[in-house]
Amino acid sequence: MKALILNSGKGSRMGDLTKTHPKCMTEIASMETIISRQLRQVAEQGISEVIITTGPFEEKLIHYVESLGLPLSYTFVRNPNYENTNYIYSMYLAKKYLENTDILLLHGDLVVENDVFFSFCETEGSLMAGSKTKELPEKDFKAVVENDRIKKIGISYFEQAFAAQPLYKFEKADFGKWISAIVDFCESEEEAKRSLYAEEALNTVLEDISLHFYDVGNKLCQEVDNPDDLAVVSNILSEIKKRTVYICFSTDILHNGHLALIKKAKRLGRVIVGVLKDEVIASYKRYPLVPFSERKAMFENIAGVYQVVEQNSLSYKENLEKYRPDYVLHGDNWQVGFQKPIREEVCSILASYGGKLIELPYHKEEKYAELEKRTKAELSMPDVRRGRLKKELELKGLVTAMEAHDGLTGLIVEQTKVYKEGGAHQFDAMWVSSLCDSTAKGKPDIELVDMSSRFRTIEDITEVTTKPIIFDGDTGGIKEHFIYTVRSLERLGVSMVIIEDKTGLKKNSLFGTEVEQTQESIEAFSEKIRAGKHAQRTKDFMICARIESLILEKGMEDALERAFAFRKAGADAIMIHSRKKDPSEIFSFVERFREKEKDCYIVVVPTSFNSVKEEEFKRRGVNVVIYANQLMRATVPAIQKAATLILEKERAEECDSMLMPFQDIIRLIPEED
Ligand code: SPV
Ligand code: MG
Repeated sequence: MKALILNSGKGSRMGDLTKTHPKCMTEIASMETIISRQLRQVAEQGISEVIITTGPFEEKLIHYVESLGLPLSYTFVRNPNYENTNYIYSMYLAKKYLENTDILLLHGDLVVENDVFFSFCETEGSLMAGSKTKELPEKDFKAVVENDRIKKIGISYFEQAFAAQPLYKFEKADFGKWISAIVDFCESEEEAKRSLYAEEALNTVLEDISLHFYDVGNKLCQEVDNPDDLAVVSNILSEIKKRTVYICFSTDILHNGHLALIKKAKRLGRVIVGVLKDEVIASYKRYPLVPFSERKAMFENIAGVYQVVEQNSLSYKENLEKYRPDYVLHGDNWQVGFQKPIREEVCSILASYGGKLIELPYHKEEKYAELEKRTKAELSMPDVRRGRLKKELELKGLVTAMEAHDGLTGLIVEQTKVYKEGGAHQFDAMWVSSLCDSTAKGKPDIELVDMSSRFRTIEDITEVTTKPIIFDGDTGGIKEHFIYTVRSLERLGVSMVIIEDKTGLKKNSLFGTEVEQTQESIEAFSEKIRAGKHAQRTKDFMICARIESLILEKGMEDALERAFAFRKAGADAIMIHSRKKDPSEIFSFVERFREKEKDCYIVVVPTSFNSVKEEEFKRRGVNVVIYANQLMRATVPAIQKAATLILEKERAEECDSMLMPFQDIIRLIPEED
């Protein structure tokens, strides 16, 4: 597409303002003239060739236009007879540069706001701009519109007409028809035809052209004919300059798609970028590779971004109320899915003060999906994964871990999300339980499944997931073995090992005092912790000491004494366990431990005291909540029922209704390439 700008007129109605330069060089804002604005818009639209017809002060205009340094190539076409002809004749003179191309045509005195200009250019078909809401002008152009098609353009049509502006976009075949008509007019015997409006020629071919009316509504798209117009236009422009556009980003990889979005936002006003905090991104997407402070700096360094602010939740409410942007820009993908309520809230807040939502078509491009895949792969790498638990603890204060005992349960923990109250929730980490790992192998939870096999389970999980892992290390074995376990776990990318203060044949704590269990001495267990911390090679790996005093009914004082001692021995976290439904002993432990220990992480496994909500644990000072066995316990009755039903019915049909179609299961499993 080429741009054609008509600048042969004298602009005599401007008075003194056009005494020394053509009208298009009139200043409309600081550092901006009518033509500099038009040319900047044309260049930004990606048009590279511009034909400018000239008349008075031609040399001045050429010099000025070239001094703007825009990435445009110009052809200047002089209308020597500008005193006696109209622009129909200028177009006639320029015709050889206008062949076989789509054309964007503007009168040289037209000022258009960015939003209108770019949307106009991006709308399909041949178009003329105008307004269905603005008053019909007495003397200026009006377009007669029927079924969205323009039938006539001129100053004397008032019936079925709308105010029209000399901003056109023509597909090449259509423009060719207009030019042919112009040639007929200008080469006619009647000289008067050269001083008619070019629209007179256009009217003769409008039957053959689908010229559509592009409604600009109340937005700025106006010619500057006299000093009054100039004052109006300058005022509107200074208002427009103050407009703000809000756009929120969660990305940690900046690509062309984001830059294109920012470019679009810049056209609408000053761009305020909202950057989502790390914990918000982690809650609905994945843990960001690049932390908030760096992502903020990344946007601050993009030319044309006016302000970068933090967005503390998926909801835009706080920032919309604070910054009251004129526009919010977003992809149209949030019209459905979990973001729908967020969008609805944005719409209602914008409506309350007259802001506007602009939605752009969302394209899921392959290359960007590939980038996201690579990010995920990065997150699954041992070094990155290992350090994430600590980061999440720092970020959120409380993290949740769900049990996983194989690749499939790992995937379920990885992928399960719920959307509620405008937010998203997912598990932060995975718990590789000794109970469930043993149960999956049909074995009792007595440290019978050896470490090699336990490590294999970890690998099955890490191969297909990215979330951090907390490993149930049982008693940790003898100290001399534990130090090897610590290093192996670090290599596997595990973030935390929990070892319990028991010795001898360990049985699962849920048996309580029904089975004979011996608690390790404080000294020996502290020694094991010290050895583990000493053996550890990476800074992020954590050792958690699990205290069985409450399970074994040794009392609160014993539990606390141990907790303080194990912390002193170097434990990064303390897990306090209880078999009671009533959470009060857990609460009182947490309260008393926290009084003295502000920084040590506290872990709970609320299998029995399962009425307590995460928020309450957090409030009381707990840092990790482990859902230790629910997935396994959900599986067993389901598969037992299916097996029984098939045996009873001697066929599988009856159990179909309780089965998930395999296609759905397959969808859980991403294919790697
Ligand atoms: C496990 O899940 O293996 C545990 C937690 O150790 S509990 O079963 O509650 O003892
Ligand atoms: Mg266990």
